[in-house]
Amino acid sequence: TDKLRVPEALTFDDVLLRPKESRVEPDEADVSTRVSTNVEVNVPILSAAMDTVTESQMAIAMARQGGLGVLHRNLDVDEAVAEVERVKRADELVIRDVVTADPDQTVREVDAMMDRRGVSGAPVTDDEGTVLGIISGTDIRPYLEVGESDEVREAMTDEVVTAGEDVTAREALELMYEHKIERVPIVDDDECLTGLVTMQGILQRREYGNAARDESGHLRVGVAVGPFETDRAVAVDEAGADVLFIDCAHAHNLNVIDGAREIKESVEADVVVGNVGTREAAEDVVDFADGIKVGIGPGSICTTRVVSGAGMPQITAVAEVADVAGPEGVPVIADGGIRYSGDAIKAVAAGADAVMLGSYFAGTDEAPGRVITVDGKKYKQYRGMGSVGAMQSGDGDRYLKDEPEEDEEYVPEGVEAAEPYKGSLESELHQLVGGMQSGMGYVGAETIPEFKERSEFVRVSSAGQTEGHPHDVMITDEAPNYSPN
Ligand code: RVP
Repeated sequence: TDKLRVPEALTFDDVLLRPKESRVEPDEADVSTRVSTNVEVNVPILSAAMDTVTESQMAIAMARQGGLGVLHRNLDVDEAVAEVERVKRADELVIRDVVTADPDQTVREVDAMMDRRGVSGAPVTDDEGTVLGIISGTDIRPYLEVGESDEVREAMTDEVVTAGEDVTAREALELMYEHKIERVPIVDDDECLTGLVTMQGILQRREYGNAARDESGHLRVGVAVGPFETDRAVAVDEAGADVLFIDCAHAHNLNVIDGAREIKESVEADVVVGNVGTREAAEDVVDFADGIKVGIGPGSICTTRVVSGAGMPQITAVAEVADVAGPEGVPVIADGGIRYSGDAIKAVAAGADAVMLGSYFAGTDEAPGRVITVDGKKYKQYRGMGSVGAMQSGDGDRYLKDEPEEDEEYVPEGVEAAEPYKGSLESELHQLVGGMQSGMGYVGAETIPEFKERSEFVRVSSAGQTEGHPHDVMITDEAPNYSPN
């Protein structure tokens, strides 16, 4: 019957990139891309909007490395706003939340306060906020003949070098070298303190030369919002979010599209709509979306396909959406199912401009949650946002489900799991990006757009798949970018 004449849909393991003539050295392949119409990043990678993956610490680390973190939405709106602000303030040249000292505090009190607040120096201000001096660890060490009960006004350095609001990083650094100081208080026309520039801050910014920053130099950040959460969308938009991600497991639901349109009309930030997995869904959102996110059921912790019987293997899903979005200039993000760097670059070959990963990052230091040890091995918790645990801490909105009545149970579409502990995000990203660049080298493409054009797939049989993994050997040392499961 016609019902059984069904099209084939492919996923990562079904395909490989056809190697092509090349002069591209992998290290030189440029992986910069767009995640949405107005937002560029230097690395085509996003961390998933999940409560065991992305809070501000992960978002800061992702943006510093050139990618984008997407804050999850199992948070009150106020907390979400505070998280956005944390990312936006992280690498600011001028620190606003300055720890100040009082001239008549004792040295002991100031020492304890600086310890508590994690700073090694503080401007000393009077009641009006005028800068009188600056006190730092070197001023108050006992060997400098300052008693612990002396007042700050006696111990501080009172020849303070200050600068105005318009100071640049270079100018501040020159002042620091010239006067052998590590901090420059920023003052307004009345000499009142408005901020502080530190040597440590400037050096840190230099270290992250590849960071993804907005026009004013702040780190970029994405935020997940529910399709019917216009209030949250407006609040995080005002707090400075660069991209909002409509967070829904089935964005081809027409009510969801109505909600997404309303959000798009209410905010300045770009709005990425998702998730979808078909050409028809892409056609219904491409006229207003600033980006389209693809993934119906590929996630490592996702049970949507087994629970609901619906889904689209990810390579086909991405290719269908890219067919529609590509010609309109709307970026496509492949979300979920990526286990290896090879999967990530295959997603780009299928038409994605960037990829989003959850499990790959859930074991890193920057992911929320504690490290637990089981049988001597270290793990971090990783759970689907449609798992019972995550829905209990938030809501089932992503899966378009109402909270169950007291005597009912959730119908989850995700599981709660654990990921092996992996250390820092930086080394994970290094492997992921390095592997993607290798793929670009094999295909002979210097940039992501060129790679999307030039790459071709071959179909892999199950014998070919076995051949592609290490086989007929016993692995003796773990590789940093391969584990057999
Ligand atoms: P993965 O990288 O394979 O771990 O997949 C992460 C993605 O899985 C998320 O970005 C999201 O789209 C999807 N997800 C999150 N929760 C669930 C679920 O509970 N089913 N799925």
